[in-house]
Parts: sequence; C-alpha cells; structure tokens
Amino acid sequence: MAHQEKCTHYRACTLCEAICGLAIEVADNRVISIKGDPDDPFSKGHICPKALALKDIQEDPDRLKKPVKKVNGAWVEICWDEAFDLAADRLWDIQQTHGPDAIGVYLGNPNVHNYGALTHGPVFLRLLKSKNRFSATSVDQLPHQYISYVMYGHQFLIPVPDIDHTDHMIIMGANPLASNGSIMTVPDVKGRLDRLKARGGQVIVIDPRRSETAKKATAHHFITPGRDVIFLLAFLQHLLREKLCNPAHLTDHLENFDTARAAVEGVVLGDVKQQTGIALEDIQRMAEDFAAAERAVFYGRMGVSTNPYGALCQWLIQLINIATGNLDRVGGMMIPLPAVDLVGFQLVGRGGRDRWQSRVSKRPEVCGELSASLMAEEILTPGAGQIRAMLLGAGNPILSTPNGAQLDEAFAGLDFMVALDFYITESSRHADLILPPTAPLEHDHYDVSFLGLAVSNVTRFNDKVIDAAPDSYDEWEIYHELTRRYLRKMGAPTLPKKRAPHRLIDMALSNGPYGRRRARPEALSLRKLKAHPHGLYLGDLKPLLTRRLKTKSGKIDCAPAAVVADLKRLQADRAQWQDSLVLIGRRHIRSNNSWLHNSPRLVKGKNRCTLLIHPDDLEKHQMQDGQVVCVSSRVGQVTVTAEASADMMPGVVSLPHGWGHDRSGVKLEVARAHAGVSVNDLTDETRLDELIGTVALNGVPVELSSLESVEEK
Ligand SMILES: Nc1nc2c(c(=O)[nH]1)N[C@H]1C(S)=C(S)[C@@H](COP(=O)(O)OP(=O)(O)OC[C@H]3O[C@@H](n4cnc5c(=O)[nH]c(N)nc54)[C@H](O)[C@@H]3O)O[C@H]1N2
Ligand SMILES: Nc1nc2c(c(=O)[nH]1)N[C@H]1C(S)=C(S)[C@@H](COP(=O)(O)OP(=O)(O)OC[C@H]3O[C@@H](n4cnc5c(=O)[nH]c(N)nc54)[C@H](O)[C@@H]3O)O[C@H]1N2
Ligand code: SF4
Ligand SMILES: [Mo]
Repeated sequence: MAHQEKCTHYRACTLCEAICGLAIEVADNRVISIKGDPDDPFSKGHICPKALALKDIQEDPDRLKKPVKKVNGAWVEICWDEAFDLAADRLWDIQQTHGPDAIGVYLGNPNVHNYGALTHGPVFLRLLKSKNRFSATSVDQLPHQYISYVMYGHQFLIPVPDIDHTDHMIIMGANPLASNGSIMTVPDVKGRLDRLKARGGQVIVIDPRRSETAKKATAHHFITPGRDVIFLLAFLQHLLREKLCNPAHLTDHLENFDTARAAVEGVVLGDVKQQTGIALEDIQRMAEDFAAAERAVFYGRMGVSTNPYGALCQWLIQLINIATGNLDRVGGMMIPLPAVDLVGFQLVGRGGRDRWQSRVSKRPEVCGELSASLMAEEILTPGAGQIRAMLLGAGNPILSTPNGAQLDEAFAGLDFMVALDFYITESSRHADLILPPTAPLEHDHYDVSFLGLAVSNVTRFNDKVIDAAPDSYDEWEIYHELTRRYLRKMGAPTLPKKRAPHRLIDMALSNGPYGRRRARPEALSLRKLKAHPHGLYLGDLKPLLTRRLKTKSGKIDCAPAAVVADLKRLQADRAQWQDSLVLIGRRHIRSNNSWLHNSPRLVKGKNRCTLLIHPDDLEKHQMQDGQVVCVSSRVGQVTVTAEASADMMPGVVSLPHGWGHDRSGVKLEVARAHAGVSVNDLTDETRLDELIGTVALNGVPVELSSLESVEEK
C-alpha cells in the first residue's frame, strides 16, 4: 500500500456526554494521535484519558467486524446477507407463533451517541410492535424525562444548569469531575467550576462520598443515600415558610403552585438530621444562601435519579429552581435551543405514563418503555406474552441492570437473541447472532442527543475518520436492512429506500431554529457544518422555556397529580426505614460503563474495582484495609478487596459498576484479566421508584463478612 501523508481529522468524541472536539491524526488509515481540538468553540481543547481509547477500540483484536452465528456453542463468521435473513426469519417466526410481545428489546447507552441508531432504529422497532421495550433509561435519567413531561409537557424539555453564568450551584448526587457531566453537556467541567469559584461563587455538593467534585467544591455535606427527598422537602419548606420565594418572571406561567405549596408544607418531616445525616439548620442555611444568591442553580443527577424517590426528587429540584426564580433565567436552569430541534420539530413523542402495563407485575409503561428491572420476570414467567427472544441494541444489561445474575439465567433460556454489538460481552454472549456495526471513528456523526443538553448552543457535524473494512455496515444500515427484510415478510408492497442519516440531519437543520426557513441568509445547513468541522457556536443559553412549553394549558404544572400523590408512598415508607449498611456506586474518569475495560491504556494501574469503606466501619467489622471481603445483599454476593477511605460517609460503602468480566464465554481478553466484580450482582430488581420504575441502584442494604466466616458457614 502506498504510504499516505499524515492528515488531521476533527471529530466530536462520542464516549461521554461532554462531546469534546478531538483532533485526530491519521496516516495509512490508522490513528496516529488523538488530542483535544483547541479550535472547538465549546470544548476549547479539553480532553480526558478516555478519548485515547478510541484508538484502542479501533485496533482491538476482540472487536467483531463480521456477523457471527452460534453453531453448537461456537461462533462462526457468516456473511451479512445470511445474517439479516436469519435475524428476520427467527424474529418473524417467533412473533407469528407467540405474538408481538414475545420479542423483548433492550437498548443501551451507546445508542444515544450514535445518530444512525437514533434515526433508523425506531423504524424497525415500530414494526415489531412489542410492548416489551426496555432500555438503560430506567437505570438512568428517566425521572428527568418524566418530570419534564408532567411539568413542561415534553420529556425532552429538560433544563440544564447555566454553569458559566451562575454564582451558586448545588450539586446533588452527581460527580461531574469523574463523569464529565450528565444531563448537562459540559466539556471541561473542572475549568468551569474553577471559574465559578473565581468569580466569588459557591459550589455545594451533597453526596454520601467526598467525591472528586466534592473536593473541588466550596462545601460538601454527607447525605444518607436515598434520603435526598427529605433534604429537598426541608429546603423547599424553608423557602416557602420564610417567604424566600420569588418566582419573578415565571409567575404568570405557573399553574397549581399553591397546590404544590400545600403538598410540600403538608409533609411533617420529623428528625431531619437522623434521616438525612444533615442538620435541619444547615439545610435551612443552604436554602437562605440559595435564595439570596443573585443567580443560583440546583442540579441533581444519578444519585438522586436512581433512587426510590427519583421522580419526587426531580420535581422538588424543579420547584426549588422555580420558587427562587432561577428557572429559565441566565445563571439558573435553562433550556438549550439545539439546531436539530427534536421538541420543536416533533421528532420524538412528548412522553407519557401507564398507557400499558407489564404482563407479570402490572407495572406502568413510562415514556414508552417498561422498567429494565422487569426484563428477567417477563422472560422467566411462562404464559401468553412471555418474552421468547431478545433484540439487544448496544447494551450490556447483565452488567448494567439490577440482579444481573438472574438476567444471565433468563437470557440463557431464550429461544433466540440477536445482538447489535461489536463485542462478545457478558450479555451478547447469549446471542445466537451478533451483528457488529462499524466502530465509532468509522462513521459520520451528528450529536442529536447531547447538543440538546449543552450548556451553550453549539452544533457540529463530522465525517468518518477511518475507512471501515469493505463489507462493513453502519448501525443505521443494519437497522435499514432489518426493516426491509421484515417488511418483506409482512408482504409490504414497497420497501423503503436507503436514506443516510446525514440527509435527515440536513432536513432537520433547515427546518430547525437556525435553519434556512427561519434565519436567512446565515442559515445552517449540512454543507455549512461540513465547512466548519470544529463546530459552530450558536450563542449562550437564552430564556425561552415559557415560550416552548408543551402542556395543554401552556403553563408549567407545579403540582402534577401523580407526583403529588406519590408523597403518600414516601410517608408510608418512612415508617419502615432502617439504618443499615448501604451500598452506592461510583464512576472513574478512566471508565465508561461496562465496555471500555478492554482498552489496555484505561485499565492499567491499580485495581479500581474496590469496595470503598470508612475506616470506622472496617474496624466495626473487624476487617482491614486491603482485605478481600464478602458483600451480600438480598439478591447475591460478591467478594472484593476493601479499601479504607475517610471520604466515605460512615455506614455507606461504594463499588463501581460495569465490572465483572470473568463470566464464561466473554471474549474480551484485556477485560478478563482485570475482571473485577459486578455491583449489579448485588443491586435489587425489587428496589424501585414505584411511581415510574427507575431502579434504586444506590442505597442497597448490604452485609459484610470476612471470607473465613463465609467459608465456615
Ligand atoms: N449499579 C449501577 N448500575 C448502572 C449504573 C450505575 O451508576 N450503577 N449506571 C447506569 C447507566 S447511567 C447506564 S447509561 C447504563 C449503561 O448500560 P448499558 O447501556 O446496558 O451498557 P454499556 O455498558 O453502556 O454497554 C454498551 C454496549 O454497547 C456496545 N457498543 C458500544 N458502542 C456501540 C455502537 O455504536 N453500536 C452498538 N450496536 N454497540 C455499541 C458495547 O460494546 C457494550 O457492549 O448502566 C447503568 N447501570
Ligand atoms: N468516566 C466515566 N464517565 C461517565 C460514565 C462512566 O461510566 N465513566 N458514564 C456516563 C453515563 S452513562 C452517565 S449517566 C453519567 C452519570 O454521571 P453522574 O450523574 O455525575 O454520575 P456518577 O458519577 O455516578 O455520580 C453519582 C454521585 O452520586 C452519589 N450518590 C450515590 N447515592 C446517592 C444518594 O442517595 N444521594 C446523593 N445525593 N448522592 C448519591 C455518588 O456517590 C456519586 O458521587 O456519567 C457518564 N460519564
Ligand atoms: S470528557 Fe467525554 S467527550 Fe470529552 S474526551 Fe473525555 S470521554 Fe470524550
Ligand atoms: Mo447513563
């Protein structure tokens, strides 16, 4: 092959929500180097260690490039044509025999980072007409979507912190210094928090662990896991009772504010310190400081989302921002206006709840899907409508959803599974057929999801960086082929033509808020974006939520009936609350959920899959730092090294998720050598936010024992 000159491609990173711009040097179709792109107007050169793993994924010998089919327990490469036919035939036959719901679908996190999956996946999934749809949403951001649906009228009208202009930020249950931000697309959060503090602002972190973010903050308070709802009620009650409320510009746009006030004030809190670990006076002082700040924002994420009261928490957080006039205001919580405007262009549904129920335990659908916690019972419980086959799209639910061991058993008994994945993982190893899409750098990219959650209005389109091997399929092409073959089975008279996702983006850009139809002659188009591969800055966030509300009344519903009613559940639960040792999760800057542990450069160094525990708790259990201990919960047990850490709240232990790569049949050589254990072998599929089915991944009651005492039993 003739030697090619080195050239630099500019490309957004798709490995987390921060979507940093990268400058990737390539020669001979190989990545030479990956650096931050200083000319990206949003990320300005920021990069984290994970971005370099894009090269490892590209060159990973374990990455599948051709479809594989399981024959007598062994994987055999087959051609794409045979693979598409096999998938369509099997799914079709199963639906013909057992009905549409016999196929379950689970969609994982990388779908939202891959625009081809978003444009073409839903077309195929609609054909399946299965009510058994699951995704990572119910182990993640579902409370945000649901609360936006009930209060603002659309699941994707999700406000984000205007971090660059605020003077006062409370961060509850998020660790953006490790995660790089979530439901807040914010490259270089560290730099932004530094600037916030440099302008005299306050950053207050509420977290059961003195996290990396807590260490950067001006103040940190330990909170007992799962008790944030009490903190938030105490905070809001103080604002309401001390007349610290002033919704200001929002006043004419609110409905049911007095109902919300009565509901919140009606909760008798009892001993707040005993329930939350934080003194009532401290919470009240925080409320006063928040109300007094010129521009303030209250932000809550994973720790309060994956919590038994996640929806209540997100509702109260919105109310705090509303009551202090900080919603839809510079320096507060604001709505981005993305160039591809899913909400305005009606490209996705508004959301909903309880339009159907799960078969076995009759739990409600929320925002178009069922809780991932129900997957195993829907597979394992016989009867009409039982799931017999699964379509797994970019997900690894055995490591990422609760009671992974039970799901492992359930997947093993399926009649058929097809997985869209380029790895043979803990989950896809159960497939009969794996369809591997191109790797992240091998397809073009427009960030349909995260530009809509960005702390500035920005946009960028990037071409692929590396040419995939001939006869490779992008995610959208896989879905397109599946759609065609399924339609053929259905006897459809015409089949859809191939329409690449970039063409849909071009159309959406033209019709969007910066498009040809609105803003001539400066209009955005795909052509213009292609000419600006570093991305284009479209301006700071502006107040516009009140004009975009999609509720029937056109106002913000401050007291959605189902949410207010859920306070009763909280009241009933409180009587049963016990103080036991509880388990929470954590993320590390060099991890990415379950699927980057095959990158040698990311897993090197000291073992990170350890149980963090306060030294006093170690002593209480007569254990030592570095000892291998047994952690057990209602659903299972794992053995793991204990690591003493004064950063933990006493009574709380922490284990990261996404590990546990030693299951038989996993084809991830590097990950197997750094297997760790899966925290989701401990998380409990029955611990849910009962209102919407989000899994309470945090605050799981656990017991500790030393290995010797386990062996004696
Ligand atoms: N205990 C606990 N559990 C958690 C969490 C927690 O904090 N604690 N976090 C939860 C959260 S927030 C999330 S988002 C979930 C994530 O859970 P999942 O989405 O189920 O799992 P991932 O680990 O992201 O695995 C993604 C899979 O997609 C594959 N993949 C990567 N890119 C692509 C692509 O472009 N196309 C296709 N087809 N496949 C691809 C990878 O190889 C991998 O197998 O985990 C959740 N689970
Ligand atoms: N490096 C890295 N970055 C990632 C990911 C990754 O796996 N690795 N995953 C990405 C994904 S999919 C997501 S959704 C985002 C998530 O990003 P974040 O929302 O920032 O999530 P975490 O980093 O898990 O931080 C959650 C924090 O909540 C705390 N916490 C646990 N339980 C409670 C509780 O009951 N109350 C309170 N107040 N706090 C609690 C934990 O100690 C932890 O510090 O990160 C994304 N970015
Ligand atoms: S912070 Fe996220 S988007 Fe930025 S380089 Fe790291 S992984 Fe990529
Ligand atoms: Mo997530």
